[in-house]
Amino acid sequence: MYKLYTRPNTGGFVVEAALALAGVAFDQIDVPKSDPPDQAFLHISPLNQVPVLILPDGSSMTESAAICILLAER
Ligand SMILES: N[C@@H](CCC(=O)N[C@@H](CS)C(=O)NCC(=O)O)C(=O)O
Repeated sequence: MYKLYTRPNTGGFVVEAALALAGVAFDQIDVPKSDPPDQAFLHISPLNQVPVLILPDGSSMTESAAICILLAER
């Protein structure tokens, strides 16, 4: 199962749309923008940026363009 970390009204919608168009099942976690940043999320995204996609093998990707290319290839 894919897991998408995103925030409302951000570029994360691009990956959300790509997953939806591909018909891929995924869990979506909306990460609140907080100050100070959420420490647990910083372990996943050191720049505190979304989107982050966790792949079924547990690895992660943080660049939306790269994520879209990977999903298209798959
Ligand atoms: N290169 C990244 C850029 C990601 C990015 O800039 N994300 C913004 C939202 S669209 C963000 O999380 N900004 C919060 C911050 O930088 O603190 C990508 O395209 O995936």
